Parts: sequence; structure tokens; C-alpha cells
Amino acid sequence: MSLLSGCRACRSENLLTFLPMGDHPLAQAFVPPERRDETQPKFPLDSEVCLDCGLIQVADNVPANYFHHYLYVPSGADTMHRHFAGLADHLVKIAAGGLIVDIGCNDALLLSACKARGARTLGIDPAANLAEHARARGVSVHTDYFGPATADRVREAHGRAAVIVTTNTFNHIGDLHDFMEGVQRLLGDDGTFVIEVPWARDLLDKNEFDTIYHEHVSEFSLLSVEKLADFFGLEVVDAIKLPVHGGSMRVSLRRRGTARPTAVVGEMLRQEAAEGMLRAETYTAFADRIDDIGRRLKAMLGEMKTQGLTLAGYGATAKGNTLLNYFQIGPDLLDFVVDRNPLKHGLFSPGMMIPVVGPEAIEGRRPDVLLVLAWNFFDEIREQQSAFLERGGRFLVPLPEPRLVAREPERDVTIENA
Ligand code: DWN
Repeated sequence: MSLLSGCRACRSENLLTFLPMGDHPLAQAFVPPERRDETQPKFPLDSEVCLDCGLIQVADNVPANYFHHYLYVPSGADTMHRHFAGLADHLVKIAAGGLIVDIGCNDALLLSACKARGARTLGIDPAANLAEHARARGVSVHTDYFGPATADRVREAHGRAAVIVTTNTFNHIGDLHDFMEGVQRLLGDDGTFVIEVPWARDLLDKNEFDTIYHEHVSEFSLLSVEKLADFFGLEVVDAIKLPVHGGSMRVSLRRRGTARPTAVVGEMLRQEAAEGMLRAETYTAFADRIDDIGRRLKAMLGEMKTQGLTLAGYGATAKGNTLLNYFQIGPDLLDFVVDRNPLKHGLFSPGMMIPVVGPEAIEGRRPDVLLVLAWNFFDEIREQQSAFLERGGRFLVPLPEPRLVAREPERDVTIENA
């Protein structure tokens, strides 16, 4: 039984519930010590898919004021600094001196890069705590949720935007049609709307079920973006695949008829169809794979615990909380979770209540195995934690399949490969 009245993007009622994960706490609702004994509110996390456009979605249970104070910042990963520098180069070029508006600007990591390249910028974000960080970077922020009313106020104060960009925000929006009405009002006649979001095809291909959580109300197919845009006289004119966050896409939209779609758009749409993203069996097979992974991962952790090993997690991530809560991996298995973000230190993970500590615990408490809950940054983490590997520590990377990663064996340096 669907918890949705219809597809959030194309309005179809052809919805399939394929991964009912039960009731979960909000994935970023880390718990302060003084509230440790309180019962946490939980909401259904039952994943549905629209078989007419491929949008994976959950019912919107995020409280109205949820994003007024937000813990996540992209700055915690060097990977994102590099990624946003490349995106800023692209945006400044297509803006050609016009205004760049970032909806969901967070701490303005992207807009500060655009500003450093000489662009006119404006951020929009409801998180007052993050707006302070943005302003400290010299970026102006309109602190509010985005929709038609905010679009009208911003247009009156700053004019229409040459570029509207939104990165890892569109998948948090409960009412996409309201958001798109705002885009239509703010975007210049010759403007470009750029969306960066995880690509649902990568989620299916790499078993990334944990990227589904309450604040990620949608995981997009390119077809779902195209069908949504059509309601607002916009069309997809370009798309590129990106490695960030487990596999994303950067989709560019313009007013219908103002530009010819590139060949990549058709290629990605055909790829989605060929991989069965509109077929029910694709999703039932996915759910079976996830349940099998859960059984194997818990067995691995349980066996290690029986051997007397010390286990911990790396990355107090929102996705990690979906994985820990769905697979029921708690403090009986993981002694703590490490994270570089100081905003999370001293808190407990929502649901499983595993303590979050700083990276110094890896040396101080010397875990034998680290379950990598920030697998999307594993290369960066592995490089950063080389000392852990050198002393015989191992990473347990849960997806796309559980695998143990130890120190690279010393390569025999022979003449051929010296
Ligand atoms: O959409 C969202 C994505 C982009 O970020 C937000 N709704 C919430 C958040 O989800 P997440 O928490 O799963 O995101 P990340 O970016 O995968 O979180 C990485 C976490 O790992 C951060 O808390 C920082 C931490 N980290 C670390 O401790 N050491 C990251 C790196 C690279 C490190 O070396």
C-alpha cells in the first residue's frame, strides 16, 4: 500500500513499494547525551518507485522546521572542495557575468568558489546556523525555504538569475512542483537550471539502498527530471554522470526551445530503459540483494566480535544510519563511530545510539576493524588513515558488496616493475 498519493515528479499513481524498511528515526537526528533516554520519533521508511518515470521516493515525513538548523556540511570532505571547484568553473562560464543563485547553498562552499571566480552570487537556504558560515565566506544568503514566494522576493531584490544551481538539495524537496514553480519565476528567459543529485541508476547498480532516508525523499532517474520539467515549460538540454556520493548526475535545463539537447541526454535515457528502471522485477531483485547483504554483513561482524576483535564505524553519516538501523547493527557490535565533523562529536547515532567520537579515537582506542559508513569517500579515508592500515587495521566496506580492505601487500620490486 503506497504512502504517497502519487509520484512526486510525474504525478502517476503507478507506484510500487519495493523495500519496506520499517520505522526509522530521522537520519541526521543525532542525539545529545541529555536526551539519550528519550524515545526518538520514528517514521516509515518504505521505499517506493514510480514505474512510469523511475523516481524512487519515500513519503515526506520531515518536520516543517527540520532544515532550520542543519548539521551536515560538504566541507568535511576534501573531495567536495575539488568537486565544487570544477562545478564553479562550469557555472561561471555559463552565467557569463549574470547572477548565480544556489538553492540549498549550505555553508556556501560552492558559491564562495564562484565568487572567487568573479561571479555575482546569492545563496538560498533555510539553515540559519549554516548561513553564518556562508556569510563568513563573504556570500550573501537569503535564509528561507525556496518556493514561489521566495522566488518573487529574490527576483524583486536581485533580478532574475542567469544560473540557478542546486546540489544535493533537489532530492530533499517534498513538493517538487512548488519548487519548480519558484524556479520558473526566478530563472532568466535565457537562463540555465543546474541540478546535481545522486542518479537512481547508480543506486540500483551499486546496491546503495542506504542513500534512502527521510530527508532524501527522492532518488532521481533522468526520465523523472525530464517529465517533471515538462510541467513547467523546461527541458533537459544536457546531463553528465559524476562519481560523487556514490554516483550522481548533473542535469542542465532551459526553457523549452532555447537549446538543443546534447546526445548524452538520449544515451542516458536509453540506458535507464535498457536497465529496467521502469520494470517491477528490477526493484524486487534489488530488495532481495539488500536483504542478502544485510545477512552476510551481520554474520561477518558477529564472527569478528566472537573472535574478540574491537569494531567501530567510520563516518557518522545519514546513510550510515539507514544501514545500521535496517540491519540492526548496534553498540553490541560497534563500540563507537568516528567522524571529522565536530558538530557530531559527543552525540549518539539516531536509533542504534552508538557514540560519535573524533578521529583521534582510532589511535587512542585502536579498533581492529572500521565499518566504512562514508563509503562514498573511501579513497580519501583510506589515504588519510594509512597508519591504521599499517598497524594491521582493516576496513569493512559494506557496499556494493561487503569486502574487507587491508594494507596493500608489499609489492616485490622486480626489474620489470621497478
Ligand atoms: O544529501 C546529503 C549528503 C550530501 O550529505 C545530506 N542529506 C546529508 C549528508 O549525507 P551523509 O551524512 O550520508 O553524507 P556524507 O557527505 O557521505 O558524510 C560524510 C561524513 O563523513 C561527514 O560527516 C564527514 C565525515 N568524514 C570524515 O569523518 N572523514 C568524511 C571524510 C571524507 C573524512 O575523511
